Amino acid sequence: MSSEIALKVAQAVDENRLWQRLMTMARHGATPKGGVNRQALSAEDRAARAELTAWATKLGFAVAQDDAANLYVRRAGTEAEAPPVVTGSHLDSQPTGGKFDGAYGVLAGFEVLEALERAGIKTKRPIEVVAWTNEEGSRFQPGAMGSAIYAGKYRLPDHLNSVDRDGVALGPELAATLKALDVPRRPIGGAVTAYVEAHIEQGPILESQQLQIGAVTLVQGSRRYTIEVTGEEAHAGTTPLKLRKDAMKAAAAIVLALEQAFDDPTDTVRYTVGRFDVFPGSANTVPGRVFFTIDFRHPDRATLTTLTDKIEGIAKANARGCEVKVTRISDVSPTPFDPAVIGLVRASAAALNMPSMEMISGAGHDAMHIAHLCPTGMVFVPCARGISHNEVESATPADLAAGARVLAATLVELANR
Ligand code: HGY
Ligand code: MN
Ligand code: MN
Repeated sequence: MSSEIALKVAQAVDENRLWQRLMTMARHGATPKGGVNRQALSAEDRAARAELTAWATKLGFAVAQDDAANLYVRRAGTEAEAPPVVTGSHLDSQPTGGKFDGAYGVLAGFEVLEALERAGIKTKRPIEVVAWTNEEGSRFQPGAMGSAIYAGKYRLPDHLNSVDRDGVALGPELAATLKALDVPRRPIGGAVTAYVEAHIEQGPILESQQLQIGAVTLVQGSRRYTIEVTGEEAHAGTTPLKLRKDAMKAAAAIVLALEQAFDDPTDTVRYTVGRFDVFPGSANTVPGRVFFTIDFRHPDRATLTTLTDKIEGIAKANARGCEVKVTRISDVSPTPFDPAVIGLVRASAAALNMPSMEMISGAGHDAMHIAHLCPTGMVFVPCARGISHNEVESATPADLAAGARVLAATLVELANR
């Protein structure tokens, strides 16, 4: 149950201040269609990090970053050495991302710190807001990299040679990002009392239920793959079809065969081919190489494993004389959140007269890794038509502030227990 003090902080959350910070942050990587292209460890990401650091420094919060460039904004507690209560999300975006995916969780957390500061309210434990590095995994795979490294699931050195589609390696971009911020370095990892992340739902449920608050119970599992099909370039006019090793036709057959294998009348399976690169990409040359990605999601671990374990066999069975290389990039099990934290999110919403519902997250989040370290939960708010990973992504100031108020009450309660 949220204490009086927790509710007092929730009421100190300022809807307009939060909205203005979100709009200012959205200038970094702003696109003509009203979205953001602020990909991990890019100049735009560095500008967003500098913006957050300037805001935090102005309010007297301590700022630090670790070797993975996870960025920490810390408000001290009266028990200075106690493990912090942590919130946050990510500042990096999809190439055609929206203003709110990730940035909302970072800035809702920041709004909680500012509300506490302006209300002159101390908490027992420190509260930290984290901007986790490379959550999207769009420029550099795998995603949720910074939080996974923090949680010990990935090792940073294993990912320094990951390259983006222009062949730029992660290592130098990480070094440039670290160098760009003059803040103390801190070790990766560390004890956390609890973690609560605010995020737009990126789906249609809350809006359809006319609810402002979702208490997330589980993040569905995911497996990501890259598939490389290697055939032989040849002349489009002179080469008989039966002599071709056409990587494009083989890749298309693989994609469709997998679609048939993953057919699911309950529409629970999520199977996406998001990137599909054809080389050399000339109209009159038979493609010699195709590189494509598979993003597969499911809430049930056994189904996730059973279906995706078929990928390699199906790909090779449709190779059409080409070489096929299947590489699994990531494997994250369905992750349940802590019942006590879920209950506290709902109790905070109720104490603030906000009805709420429990729900599964179809999207991945940094919380799915931090959940292995400490009691973890998430607060969802609706976004228009549930659209996200799209420049038209939008949410209302009132819904965003409602989520920040529930976050405030939950964080303060956890920080004072
Ligand atoms: O892909 C995801 O689920 C997250 O939005 N990056
Ligand atoms: Mn996100
Ligand atoms: Mn996203």
